[in-house]
Amino acid sequence: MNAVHEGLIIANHGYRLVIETVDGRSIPGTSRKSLGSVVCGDHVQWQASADGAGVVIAVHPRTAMLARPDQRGIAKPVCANLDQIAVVGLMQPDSGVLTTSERARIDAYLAAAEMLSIDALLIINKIDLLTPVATAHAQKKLTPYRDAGYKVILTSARSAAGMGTGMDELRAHLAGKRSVLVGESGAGKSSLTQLLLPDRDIRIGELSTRLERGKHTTTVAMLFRLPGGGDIIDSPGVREFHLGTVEPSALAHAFREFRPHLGNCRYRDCRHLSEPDCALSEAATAGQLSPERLESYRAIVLGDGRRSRHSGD
Ligand SMILES: Nc1nc2c(ncn2[C@@H]2O[C@H](COP(=O)(O)OP(=O)(O)OP(=O)(O)O)[C@@H](O)[C@H]2O)c(=O)[nH]1
Ligand SMILES: [Mg+2]
Ligand SMILES: [Zn+2]
Repeated sequence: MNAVHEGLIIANHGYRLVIETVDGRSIPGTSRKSLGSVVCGDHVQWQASADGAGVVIAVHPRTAMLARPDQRGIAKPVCANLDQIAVVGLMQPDSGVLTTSERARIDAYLAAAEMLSIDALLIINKIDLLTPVATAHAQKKLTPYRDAGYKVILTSARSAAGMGTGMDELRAHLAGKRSVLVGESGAGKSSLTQLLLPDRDIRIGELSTRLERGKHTTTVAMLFRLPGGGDIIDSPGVREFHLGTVEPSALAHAFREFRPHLGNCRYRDCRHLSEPDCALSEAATAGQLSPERLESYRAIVLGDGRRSRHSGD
């Protein structure tokens, strides 16, 4: 009889899987086609095949799963059973602002975590590149996130004698959880992963100098066990992250700091776009709410850029 084993998927290249066995070995595997996509973070049952590989025969029920639309707009699962989304963003080196696209990406991921009922962490990386003036300005720009209750960690993967900056704080907020690192290609997700896992050899990209963008070095999501407990999933960078179709009421609720104002608009079904006597518009005008966060919310409701191409996984 062919014994059934438990396992954890730590990488998936299409149907080619890497399975971590209960005794901590990594073995190659495939899955029965009828199971659909099996992704990083899936808890599975597998059987050994003649060549020593594993064949996944069942996937245990998933909790929070991160999905991204593919180039045809169809949601494609990236990783499963998450406790936390850790968004890696960059601020402009000489001004300390978030570009509109960076802000849109960060706010969409934070809202996604909220809608999945999992934790979110905002990591601002490459702070070694910020001028002192930009650093001060960056702190101001991050206030709305901190006020909304988000943990914001400033990091550099390239300073302090190879130890990085902000790494102890980052480690503390990853401990005991399964987190996925997300953000644009070149943001430094793999560089941070490498610092967290000094014994591993993780591929880190070059930046294309012309575009100052990453080159999509990481092509599949990969899960690593953290020395202090917990798992980190390094994922491929994406230019834009879209939530897909989402109800304005659910979305407004996913912007944490909007909650105290919800229910105070003139219209009960207010979408908080340009309706008269909208409590969110008024709060933004009165300085009680970040106009930029409201702008991000509106861009998602209006589906800005939804048809543009996705890169990465
Ligand atoms: N100055 C500076 N450079 C960094 C920092 N973190 C990463 N880099 C550089 O940025 C480039 C991209 O880093 P990666 O870690 O490959 O970025 P990534 O987010 O994994 O990119 P993808 O895998 O393409 O999604 C590399 O040249 C890194 O050395 C940092 O904190 N400061
Ligand atoms: Mg990478
Ligand atoms: Zn409103």
